[in-house]
Amino acid sequence: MKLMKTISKKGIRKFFVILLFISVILPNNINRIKAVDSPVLISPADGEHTTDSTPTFDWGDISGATVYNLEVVTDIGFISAVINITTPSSTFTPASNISDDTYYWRVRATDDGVNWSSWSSIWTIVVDTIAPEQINLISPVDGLITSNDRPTFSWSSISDSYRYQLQVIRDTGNIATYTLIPNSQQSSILSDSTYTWRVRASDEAGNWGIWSLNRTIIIDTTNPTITNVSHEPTSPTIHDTVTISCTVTDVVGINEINLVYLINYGTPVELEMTCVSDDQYSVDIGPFVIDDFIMYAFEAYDNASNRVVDDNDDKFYNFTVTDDLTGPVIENIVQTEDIKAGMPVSINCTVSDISGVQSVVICYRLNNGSWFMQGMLVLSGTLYGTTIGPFEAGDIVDYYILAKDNSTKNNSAVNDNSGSYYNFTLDSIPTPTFITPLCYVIPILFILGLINVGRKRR
Ligand SMILES: [Ca+2]
Ligand SMILES: [Ca+2]
Ligand SMILES: [Ca+2]
Repeated sequence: MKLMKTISKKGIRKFFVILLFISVILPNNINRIKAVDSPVLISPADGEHTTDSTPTFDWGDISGATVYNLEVVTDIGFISAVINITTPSSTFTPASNISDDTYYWRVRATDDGVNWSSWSSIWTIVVDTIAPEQINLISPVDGLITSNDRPTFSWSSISDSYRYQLQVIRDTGNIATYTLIPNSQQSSILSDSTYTWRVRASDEAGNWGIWSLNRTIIIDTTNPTITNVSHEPTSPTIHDTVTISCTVTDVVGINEINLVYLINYGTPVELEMTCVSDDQYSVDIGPFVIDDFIMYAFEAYDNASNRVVDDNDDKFYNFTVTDDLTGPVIENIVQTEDIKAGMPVSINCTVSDISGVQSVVICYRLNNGSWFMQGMLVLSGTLYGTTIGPFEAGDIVDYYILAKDNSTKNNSAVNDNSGSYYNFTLDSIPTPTFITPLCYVIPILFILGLINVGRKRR
């Protein structure tokens, strides 16, 4: 009986302990077991950059959850919340813009508004509504003319840039656009043309900055063209300065053209040629000595540094220097203006020759008779002169001038008025040398008569 009582007291105490456990401790544990799972974040994706100032936060529905708590902060410690809301929905969109910044966000859930799940993982989102600045271009320099058909375009990098866009716009309007990460880009091969190029940057959120200033680049891979090669005179003599000429054209213009010439296969001599008009270039060489063999060729650079050589297909352009082969030039033949019988006739002319003038002779004939020759003398410089005659009234005189140069060939020349000769005719009626008009003679005779009458009276 005592034992029964003892058991009974222990049982009652144990009963109350169990009752206490069930009523105080167990309910809490039962509630914790029942607490809902942590939400799984969906979007914006972790680390996403967005231009959207009212981004929608989305997380997975939790079974049994009735309320969610979203916290959005700018500090990883979650001390001051920018957004801290509870909502029965598993998404949330801010009603007003949140400013550009980097945000951390997390969500928890509850099924009864009292017991909360643990927080979800923490994701970040960057809200960025500011476009990058305008890009400064580095190279190529504006207006570059180049033979490099795969130029590298470069520009200064800027903060807040995630990718760049390079546009290369041909003058035909064709646009090649390259979107790329690095801040330089080698183009694909560009055909000969003029291009405009520009660059802009985008940040990671996708805001595109304004385009840079435009630059142009001219691609030219084509050599200059050399045509119309000539030298003047075509058969140069020892006295001649020889003018070498050619026409050189190029779409981007000529930077330099050189004449390269060799005398008798000797050392090449290079001379820069001068632009004399439009696409015409020339340079003077010589004079050379007799029998010199001159070979020449051209080397031209355009403004894109393309170089071409024209050596007449390896044969070279050439000429051989000869002695003086031409006679003197005889011109400006002048005779006495008022030719009279009995008076000598003066005849002048100018005579010149690159080798100097050896002799000048006038050949004349009277009334189609035999030719006479008479030397002419230097009056001054190239002016020569002499006198012929006197002739009689009615004479017809023809003449021409003959001259020889001082060259070893003693080249001669004649100026015979194209075969007609120069000529003059003296008046056939002699002009009286002294004519006393009748009006003077009569009074004189009258006066002489009076004197005689006077003498007779005395
Ligand atoms: Ca930005
Ligand atoms: Ca060219
Ligand atoms: Ca001559």
